[in-house]
Amino acid sequence: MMKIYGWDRSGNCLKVRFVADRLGLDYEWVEVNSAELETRQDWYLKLNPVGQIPIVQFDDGRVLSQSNAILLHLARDSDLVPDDPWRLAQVHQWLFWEQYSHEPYIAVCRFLKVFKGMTDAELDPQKVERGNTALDVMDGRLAEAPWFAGDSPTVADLSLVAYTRWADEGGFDLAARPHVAEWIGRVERFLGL
Ligand SMILES: N[C@@H](CCC(=O)N[C@@H](CS)C(=O)NCC(=O)O)C(=O)O
Repeated sequence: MMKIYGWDRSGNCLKVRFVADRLGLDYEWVEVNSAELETRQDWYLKLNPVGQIPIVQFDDGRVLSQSNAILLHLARDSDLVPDDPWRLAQVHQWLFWEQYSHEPYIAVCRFLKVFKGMTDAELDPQKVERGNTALDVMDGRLAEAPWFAGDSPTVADLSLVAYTRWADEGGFDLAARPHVAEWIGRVERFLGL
């Protein structure tokens, strides 16, 4: 059976679980806590020399890392990954954006507050500003359309929702972004959360 190695407090890991559950895939969840540096242990580094979660290990032993690459692979034959080239390009656009312009700010501020005990005042103001910019960009997109790529949910929505629904734990104001708040509800209903 496919194994997902992840930590249930990590959005990068939960997004893989969201997709696997939505698609009804069989898997074993192997809990690996990166905050406790379990990802730096020798047994784990043999699976992923990068030392990060999540990874997926398939029955034949092959291992895939990078959360959004995992999403695209697991959902490749489903309507979560559109066939239409333009919609697929939009999915890629938002997945790359999530990793470069969203997760490094929203997830990192949350990690520092929730797991390292930092106060709002101790957070790097530039990270906070960029996190706020990311939420504003999302709110602008969602004012125009209910989903990020086309007229139905895709892996772009499932990826983005993972840390966005926890953004308040990082000190970000979701109530000030009503379209984002409504979209989170839509995605959660889609996932049965
Ligand atoms: N780009 C990677 C980021 C993964 C990532 O940052 N994972 C964190 C947990 S959320 C981790 O393993 N951190 C431990 C470390 O980097 O040492 C992905 O999307 O999978």
